[in-house]
Amino acid sequence: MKVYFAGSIRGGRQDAELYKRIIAYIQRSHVVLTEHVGDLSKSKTEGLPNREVAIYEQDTAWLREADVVIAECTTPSLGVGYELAYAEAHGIPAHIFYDKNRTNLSAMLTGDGYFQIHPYRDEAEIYPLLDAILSELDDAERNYVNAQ
Ligand code: 6K6
Repeated sequence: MKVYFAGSIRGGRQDAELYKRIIAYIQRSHVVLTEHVGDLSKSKTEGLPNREVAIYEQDTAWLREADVVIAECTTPSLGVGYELAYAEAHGIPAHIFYDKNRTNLSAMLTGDGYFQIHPYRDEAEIYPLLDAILSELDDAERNYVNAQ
């Protein structure tokens, strides 16, 4: 199963270490298409012509390929908001995590019943929720394959 992890880049990198830990946790059992979101080094493509178009084309292709979107939304990001709307438009399940002590999540997300929203107080709460989300999707995939 392929996971699209979304987290702020130009919206601010203050949670990049957290993204890296979440990505590493998911990678123990599943493929993460967007490992670079947790990469703290500067992008290798910085300054290349057509970079913006290449990023958009690659990320939207990965979104269409993904079985689920996991977004960490504590640091607000226009790109992550766009990716979540793209997931909804393409029927890709989308889960939103945010630290409720630090963020008042946009009503455009909390008011949209499509999204499964997981406010947390402590990072440790994220990991058992991820286990439950991923194993539920694995079960659904297994049942689908067995029914064919
Ligand atoms: C910088 C660091 C790592 O890679 C880069 C190059 N830039 C991007 N590369 C790949 N995906 C990107 C890049 N910039 C934004 N995105 C996508 O939008 C990611 O999938 C993030 O989830 C989201 C972040 O959007 P902004 O608006 O915070 O940049």
